[in-house]
Amino acid sequence: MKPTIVLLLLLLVLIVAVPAASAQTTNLTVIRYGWDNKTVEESQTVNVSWMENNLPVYGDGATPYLLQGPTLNLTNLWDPAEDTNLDKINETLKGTSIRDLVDLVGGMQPGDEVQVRAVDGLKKRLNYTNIYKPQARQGPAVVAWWNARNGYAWPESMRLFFLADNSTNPQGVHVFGNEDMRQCLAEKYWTYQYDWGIYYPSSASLSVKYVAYLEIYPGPRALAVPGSSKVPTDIDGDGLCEDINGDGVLDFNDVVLYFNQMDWIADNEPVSLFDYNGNGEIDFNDVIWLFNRV
Ligand SMILES: [Ca+2]
Ligand SMILES: [Ca+2]
Ligand SMILES: [Ca+2]
Ligand SMILES: [Ca+2]
Repeated sequence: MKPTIVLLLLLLVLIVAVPAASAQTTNLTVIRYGWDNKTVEESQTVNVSWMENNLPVYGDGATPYLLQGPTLNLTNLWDPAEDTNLDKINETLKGTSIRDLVDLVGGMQPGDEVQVRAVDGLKKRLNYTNIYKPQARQGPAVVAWWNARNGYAWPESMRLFFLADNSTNPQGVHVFGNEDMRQCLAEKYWTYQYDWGIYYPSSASLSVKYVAYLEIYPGPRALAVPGSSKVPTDIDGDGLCEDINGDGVLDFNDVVLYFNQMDWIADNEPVSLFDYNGNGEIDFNDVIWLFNRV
């Protein structure tokens, strides 16, 4: 045999003999994108030991945290009593909060989302509220990098977890259950498991393994409208900006400014914030809508 063929065969043997590398991750890249959701505004890569030494550690190394699987019961999809298939995922863990991590690159604002992305491409998004103002039944969202069974060599880490309190569990267990998911997350973030033609809610499906990226996607944000130096505000928190001149009150001046700057608003503002009648356009009907609100 020619030496090159021997070498090739040897390489082949090596490739077959070496087990597939674990997908476990120990590095995490945190990225904040600009308004276009593409340009990287700021980013930082950290590893597990840096996180453990420089940021608060979540999880006491003794308390198990559980995520619920599907009930497989059509009359009890959400299982508010938390008594079915609770330990689909059950880990005694330590980790770092996503809030502390996104704050490394400038943090999130209301309306922003963070995408938790794995090396294998799986990704889930969470909104600002679930990171910065979680209900106790959800608890802090963390990236867990240690568990009691494997220590730092946990093959499925880093893994997305929710450190729920035990307030909604009759046994006093820290379960982030399906009903907790329904009550704490907006509907578009709910996760399901497919079984025999049915999508059953399952909070466990949120728990991304092998997390390697946290990516902040900014929500639409208003710019100051010419004629005012202040940014328009959403006074009642319904996702629509009615205070066009940004002085904190809705009055006739806002209607006049909207009317005078309709073209500019259409060209420069996120339409969804100023399209009051929801027809996808900045138009005179929106001015009338605003006028009727004054
Ligand atoms: Ca619960
Ligand atoms: Ca509003
Ligand atoms: Ca105003
Ligand atoms: Ca409109």
